[in-house]
Amino acid sequence: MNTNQEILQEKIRDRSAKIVILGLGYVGLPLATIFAEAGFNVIGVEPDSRKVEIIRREESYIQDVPTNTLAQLIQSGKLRATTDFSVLAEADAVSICVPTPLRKTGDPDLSFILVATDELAKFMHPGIVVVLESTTYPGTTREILLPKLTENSRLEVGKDFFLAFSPERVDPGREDWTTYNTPKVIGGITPACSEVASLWYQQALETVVPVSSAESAEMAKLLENTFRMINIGLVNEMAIMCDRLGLDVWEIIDAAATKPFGYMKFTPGPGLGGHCIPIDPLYLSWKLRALNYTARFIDLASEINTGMPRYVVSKVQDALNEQARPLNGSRVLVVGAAYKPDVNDIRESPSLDIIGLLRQKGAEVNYHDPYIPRITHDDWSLESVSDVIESARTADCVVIVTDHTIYDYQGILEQAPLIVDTRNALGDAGRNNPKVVRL
Ligand code: SAJ
Repeated sequence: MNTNQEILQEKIRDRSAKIVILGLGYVGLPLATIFAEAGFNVIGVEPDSRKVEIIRREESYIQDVPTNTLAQLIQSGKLRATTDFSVLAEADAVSICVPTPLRKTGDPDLSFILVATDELAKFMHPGIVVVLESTTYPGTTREILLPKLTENSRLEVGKDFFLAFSPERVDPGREDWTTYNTPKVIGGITPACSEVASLWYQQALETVVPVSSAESAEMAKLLENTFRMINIGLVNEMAIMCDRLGLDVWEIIDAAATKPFGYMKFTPGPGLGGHCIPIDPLYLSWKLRALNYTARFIDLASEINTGMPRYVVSKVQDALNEQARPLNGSRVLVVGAAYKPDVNDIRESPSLDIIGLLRQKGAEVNYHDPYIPRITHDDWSLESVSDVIESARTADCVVIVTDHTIYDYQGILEQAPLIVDTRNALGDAGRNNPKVVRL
């Protein structure tokens, strides 16, 4: 008599296993696509009916999934989208790819994971494998998902069903490292869980890296992103220290980066944006606080990074002051608002804090960003100006916050009376230039 594991593994190998992906965002839609391309029948469950409608029109809203690829998979019947969780009744393999933001209090917001898990719990059956991909604190899979998936089903994990964690490593827009070729860490609640989940993902991904437990996989992701957050915090503090010392932090970082081993280049900036790096490490520090431990590196780096917008505004104030101009009443143009170059994502972007602080101090603030036509935040709302060069000419000070590659920096340098360059976007043209202030 074949065991549940043997039956499920055979379905995975012969592609008869039915796959359900919960959440069709920047992680879920590429994952659904790649499993469908591997020959599985995949159903994506997306609560946002607008996204489901777009997919049903055979269009992609995720830059990493070309519309023609998606259309072919839909036409072949390999991939479809729905808002209806009841398709889980026929699932053999489920991947949960939902957001894990922070609450206003700074605590983890697991609400999306809880909704997905509660829905899945209604349809649990022997011979199903479940993988959580959403970044979260160590223990979530075992402490939150496992009880919910077994409380009514009486199924035994590692025997009747299989549960694992596998951190997403999607960097939207990146073409060198994709969902297919980025190594994928997978850790199960039991060894059999790791084995089944790894076999599933090996059918579609180039490299799967099994680890000993779900907690190891959860923690590996947090190490990856905490590493970035802390190193960015380090160079941001280096920028502040170099300023006090009258040194050029950009020259110093470039010099350090010539070291061919034992060093990795990070650059200072106006703060830390995006929905990964500023958020994920705080899941870890929150968990450790509950264990009466203070993750000092994370707290310190977060303090430095979140202090950068205010530091940038002080540089603007000082630069205008040099011209006997108060910030209050001055026209300030923020160039670039997205959280990093060449993306249309403004989540957690430092530009939001910088604009808010400038407005609080009485500046007349405009912004330009070709990817962000409008910003509504806190108690203010702005539309991007249309002509960045003309707006730079008529401003009292320009602040380069996001160094999109599309900009004519030479034109901005020629027209702007004063520039605070937080990204070294002007390069050598901004070095030792009397009208340019750099971090
Ligand atoms: N930043 C700096 N200085 C740096 C690098 C980044 O100030 O040296 C700022 C950026 O401007 C941005 C924020 O930090 O505001 C985050 O930048 P990021 O390059 O880490 O971009 P993300 O948030 O898109 O990070 C993603 C992450 N991918 C996943 O979590 C799956 C991260 O792990 C990747 O390393 C990163 O992309 C990448 O390498 O592009």
